[in-house]
Amino acid sequence: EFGEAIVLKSRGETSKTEVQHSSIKLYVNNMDVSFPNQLFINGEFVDAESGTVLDSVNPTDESVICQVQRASKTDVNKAVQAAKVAFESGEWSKMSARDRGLIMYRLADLMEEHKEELATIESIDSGAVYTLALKTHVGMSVETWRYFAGWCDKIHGSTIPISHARPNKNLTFTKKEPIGLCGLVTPWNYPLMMLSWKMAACLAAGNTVVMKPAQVSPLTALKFAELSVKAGFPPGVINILPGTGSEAGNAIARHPDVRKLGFTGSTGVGQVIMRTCADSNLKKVSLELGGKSPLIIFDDCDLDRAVRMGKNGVFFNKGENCIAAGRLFVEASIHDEFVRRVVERTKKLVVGDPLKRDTQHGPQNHKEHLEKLVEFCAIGVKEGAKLECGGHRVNRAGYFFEPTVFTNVEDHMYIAREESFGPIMVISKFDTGDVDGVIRRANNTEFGLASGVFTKDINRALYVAEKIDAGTVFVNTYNKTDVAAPFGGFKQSGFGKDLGEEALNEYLKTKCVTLEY
Ligand code: TAP
Repeated sequence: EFGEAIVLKSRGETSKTEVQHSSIKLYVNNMDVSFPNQLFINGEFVDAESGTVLDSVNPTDESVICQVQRASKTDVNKAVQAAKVAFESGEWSKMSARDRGLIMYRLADLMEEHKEELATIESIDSGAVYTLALKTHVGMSVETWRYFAGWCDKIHGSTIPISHARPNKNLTFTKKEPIGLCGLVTPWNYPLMMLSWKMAACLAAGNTVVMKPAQVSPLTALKFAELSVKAGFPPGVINILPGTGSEAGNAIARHPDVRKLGFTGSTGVGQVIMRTCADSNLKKVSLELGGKSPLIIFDDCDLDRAVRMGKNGVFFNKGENCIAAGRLFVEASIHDEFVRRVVERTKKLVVGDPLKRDTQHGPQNHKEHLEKLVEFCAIGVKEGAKLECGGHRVNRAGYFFEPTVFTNVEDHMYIAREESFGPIMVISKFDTGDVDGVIRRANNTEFGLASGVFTKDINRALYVAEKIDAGTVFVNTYNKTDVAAPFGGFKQSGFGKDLGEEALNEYLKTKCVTLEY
C-alpha cells in the first residue's frame, strides 16, 4: 500500500511524499480498518531481520487477527542508530520547539480523524469495549498529544543569583535539554494510551524514541506509526518495534546509546529493567508499576455514589487498570448494605462482544491473564473469603471472566495483598469509627499507586489524603485522571510521573551555565 506522508520543511510548511508498507485490511465494526504489520524504523515499515512473526489474537473469539513482524536485537540496533542520527543531526534536532509542537498537534488531529478506526483496532486487539476505547483509550491519547504539544515552546530554565567573583560579576542560568535517545516499553492494558502518555512528553522535550509495545496488543501502535508519518515527523524520530520483552524490550533497556528508559508494567519486570539500565550504562529510568489501591468507604458517604464509583473503580476496563481499586475497606455500620447494593449492580453488568454498543464488560486481554484470574479466585475461595458472585470463566468462546465480588477478606489473605489486574472486587470490613486503624491497613502494602476515600466529612477526607502513602488520592470520586495532572506511584509502584508538567522532567536534563563578565 502507498500512504501519503507529509514532509515538514520549516515553520509548518509541508510537502507530500509517499510511504510504502504492507497493511492488514479488515471490515469490522461496520467500517473498513487498515493498519501496518511491520516494524517501523527510520520512517519506513520493514520486515524483521530474522523473518519471525507474532500472532495477534482477538480475545473476543480467540481467532488470529494477523501476524506482526517480531523485532530482535538486530532490529533494535537499527532503530537505535536511526534515532541517534535523528537526534544528533536530523531535521528534528534543528527545528524550533514551536515547530515540534505543530507536528504533534497535527498528529493529534490525525488521531482524532481516525478515532473510530483506532478504537475498533484497540477493541479487537485488546478486548476493550468499543465505547470506552473511543472515549478513553483513544480520546485521552488525543488529549495527551495536544496537551504536550502545547508544552513544546514553554520548556525553559531559570536565571540564578550566585555570589559574584568581585570585582567581576557572574551570571548563572539553566537550560532544559532533551536527554537524547529514549527507550519506551509499555503494557497491554491501554496500548495506545500508554504509548501516548510516555511518548508525547518524551517528544515534546525534544528527544527521539525507540518503543516496544506489549507483544499481545501491538496493533494500535502500528496504526499510530502510520499516522506519525502523515503528521510529518522526520524519519528516525519515532521507531516502533513490536516484539517480546525478553528479546526486543531487553535489547532496548540494555543498549548503550539509549540514555533513558520509560517503563510501564509489572513490579517484577520493573526490577529487572532497573537492574539492566544500571548495568548497561546507568541510563535514567522511570517506572510506573503495579498497584493494589485501597478504597476506603466511611458510613457518612453518599452511599449510592460510593457503590457506583466503587463498582467502576474495580470493573473499569474489565479491571485491567493499574489504578483499579484493588481492595475496598467498608465501615462495619454500612458494610452489609454496601455489599448488597454492589453485588446487585455487579450482576447486572452486560458481558459480551466489546464491539456491541450495549456491552459494558468485554473479554480479558489474553489467555494467560484469564488463567491467572481463575487461579486468583480459586486461592481466594481456598483461603476462606466469601465469593458473593462471579469467580469463573464465562462459558463461551473468548477470554471472558465473570465480574466477581469477594467479601470477608482478611489482611493476611493472598487476594488482599496481590494485584489481580482483573474484574475482581475484594471487600474487607473495618470497625466503625476506626479511622487510624483502616489507614494503617490500607498502607500495609508495598504498592502505593492510587487510593480513594468516600466521606462527606472534609476534615476526615483531608486527614486520610495526608496519611495515605500513594501517588494519587481520589476523594468522593475514582479513576478521575487527567492529562494535566501528574500520575505515578510510591514505594514498589515505582517512581517518576506520567502526565502533567512533571512528566516533562522525566525526559529532560538540566544544564547549568555560569558566566563571568
Ligand atoms: P509486564 O509483564 O511487566 O510487561 C510490560 C512490558 O515489559 C511488556 O511490553 C513486556 O513485554 C516488557 N518486558 C517484559 N520483560 C522485559 C524485560 N526483561 N526487559 C524489557 N522489557 C520487558 O506487565 P504487563 O503484564 O504487560 O502489564 C500489567 C502490569 O502493568 C500490572 O502490574 C499493572 O499494574 C502495570 N501497569 C501499571 C501502570 C502504571 S501507570 N503504574 C499502568 C498500566 C499497567 P511482553 O510484551 O513480551 O510481555
